[in-house]
Amino acid sequence: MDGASIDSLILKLHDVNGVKFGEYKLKSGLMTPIYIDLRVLVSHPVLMNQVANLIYKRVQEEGLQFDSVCGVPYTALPLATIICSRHELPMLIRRKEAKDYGTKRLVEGSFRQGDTCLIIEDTVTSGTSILETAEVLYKEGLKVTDAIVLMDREQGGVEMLASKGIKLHPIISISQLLRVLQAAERIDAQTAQSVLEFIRDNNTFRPKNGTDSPASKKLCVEQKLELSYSERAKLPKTGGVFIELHTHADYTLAFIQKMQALAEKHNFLIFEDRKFADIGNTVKHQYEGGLYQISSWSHIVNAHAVPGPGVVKGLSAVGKPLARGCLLIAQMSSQGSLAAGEYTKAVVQMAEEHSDFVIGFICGTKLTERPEFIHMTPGVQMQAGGDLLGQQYTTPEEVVYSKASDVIIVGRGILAASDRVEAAELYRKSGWDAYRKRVGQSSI
Ligand code: S5P
Repeated sequence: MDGASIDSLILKLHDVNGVKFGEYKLKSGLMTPIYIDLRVLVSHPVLMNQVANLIYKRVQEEGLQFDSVCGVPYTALPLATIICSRHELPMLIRRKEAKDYGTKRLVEGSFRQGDTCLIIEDTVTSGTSILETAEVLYKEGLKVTDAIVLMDREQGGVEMLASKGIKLHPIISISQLLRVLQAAERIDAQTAQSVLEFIRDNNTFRPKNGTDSPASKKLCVEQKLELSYSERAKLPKTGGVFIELHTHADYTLAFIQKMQALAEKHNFLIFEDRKFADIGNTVKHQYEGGLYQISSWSHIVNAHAVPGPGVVKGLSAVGKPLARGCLLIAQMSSQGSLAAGEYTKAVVQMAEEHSDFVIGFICGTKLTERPEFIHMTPGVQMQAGGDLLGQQYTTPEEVVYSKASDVIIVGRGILAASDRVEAAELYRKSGWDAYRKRVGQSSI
């Protein structure tokens, strides 16, 4: 899903008071420093359509299979209606109270026993509202395997529903919401921090045999705010170590051998920044043949998406059998880059359609919530600025904390330093500190 459209949606939700900061009481009676009230959506049809589109896009991305759709009453009801009407999907309505005349049905609409119903919800805290709706559907003989929610408060809903056999797919997480609002200067760092702390201290999910020790509680929340790198590395596609050496093909064969030996010894990956950008057949030869035989030693390569999906298919034909991965260049750090807007969106879609070989993006900002994709950002130096040829620099803090990218790519910031080892360590620490700040851990 496109990060830019989510970011703009977050700002619009804030504009219409769908997200408020202060002291508010939740349904559970708990006081909260952030209040999400998407009931206002009905007064903003453009926003309403945008949300409905995002939900449906997620349904497609996940490839969900179902026979009907049910919105949790009341806020998600009109959302479900829009989606079902636009895409001609059968809908069910869950009554909150059984009427005391006529059929006494709790679920309106036609269905067969054993049908699967997809649940749609606007906001999830503990997950109980979704579960209540699912239980009514179960009583009628329906199955519920998946639910989609626009806003996840990250207070245990995903885990609670998972423990009941329902996979929840959140579109916006509270940590992402805070990041975007803070970057747009809608809220200050202190507000963002106090909300994160509230979320951390108010996890509603207690696993059956779980303990309540502060350490285990903290760990649980940190993993929920955002999957850690090690968690993400366990996903089928990423795997392994993120440390890499970024090269351009300007070396001797002896150098390649030395680099391979070092990569093996120190367990890092080699990323050849080759930027393939030709038709499938040509890139296939460039990748596997020629003087450098890049595919034989480079674990990761990158490519421009401008030729269309053929470039990925050509590279994949060579790289996939060798368990290699490819990054697609979705945005560039250079001034006036044409890789922006609709182009970037199309690149993300191309990556999603070839996720068996594409492992992530070269980009300036996080573009998708799918944790298996890596975001790598070049144009990084300790001071923002640029060079005389259009390169633009942002800081590790900006890239990893504000833009939520995963990896910084640093060239001259290290290569032009008098002590390269010291400079590399400085960038490593700065990126890591920004990451810890992002996931709400204190710096060490
Ligand atoms: O958009 C981009 C994409 C890349 S891969 N902007 C970039 O600068 N790069 C590469 O990152 C560029 O080719 C160079 O190797 C590195 C940045 O180097 P620096 O010296 O400007 O940090």
